[in-house]
Amino acid sequence: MYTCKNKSTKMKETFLTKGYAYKEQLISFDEVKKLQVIYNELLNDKKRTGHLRGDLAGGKPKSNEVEKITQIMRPSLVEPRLKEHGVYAIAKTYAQELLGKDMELDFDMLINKAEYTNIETPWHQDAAYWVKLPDKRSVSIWIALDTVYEENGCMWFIPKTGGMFVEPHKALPNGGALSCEVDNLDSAQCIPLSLGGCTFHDGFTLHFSKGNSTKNQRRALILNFRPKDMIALEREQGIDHTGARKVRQK
Ligand SMILES: O=C(O)CCC(=O)C(=O)O
Repeated sequence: MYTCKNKSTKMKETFLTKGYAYKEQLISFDEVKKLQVIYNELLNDKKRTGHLRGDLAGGKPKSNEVEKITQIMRPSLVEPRLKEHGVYAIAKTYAQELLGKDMELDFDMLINKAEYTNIETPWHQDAAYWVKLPDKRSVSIWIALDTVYEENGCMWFIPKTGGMFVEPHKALPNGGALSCEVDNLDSAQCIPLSLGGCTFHDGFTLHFSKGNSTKNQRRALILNFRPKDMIALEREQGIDHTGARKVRQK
């Protein structure tokens, strides 16, 4: 059903040099609609997802409060229908095309910015969350399940200029997102997308999103791929991406 012919010479070059790239349409609107149904069920089911979810804005909302930036790690552990959806297979073909045939899914996650919550996801590099691995290849495929633009929290990236290093990060005191200082904000690029489009970024690329100041939620499904051997190495160290958010790499 899906093909990835001719799609990627330019995209791959961009990803490898800048650390990020994007694709206007990864999956069709119909395929997005199917994911949206499952996604909303998971968001509304705190019983099933409680042990996997948290608020990137920090803190634990009281029962009458909304989560601002809901993150559900490894949602496919509690919802097998996700992996049956074709998006996991198509994303893997892109990951393998970008970084090699040994790329496998390490983890999936949902990040939802609720309407009118207006909390940014601060600048960070994903590698700060991860343990140090000898093979540093990775790609996160961030799939828009709503049309995304500045005001509801589309992704922003800073093109990489150096190698694979991690800036000093700090964790919000209340278990929220990690963040770091950024000094070259002038080069930041914002990537608006239609639903079904996606961005690709590696673990060392600085990225951020503004808060959602609109009347609708902003849903993203993120699939992270890395070499099979590195996933095994992580699991040996007890890392399965369901644990606490903390700085693991300085
Ligand atoms: O969805 C967001 O606001 C942030 C996503 C992010 O940081 C990531 O996918 O690594």
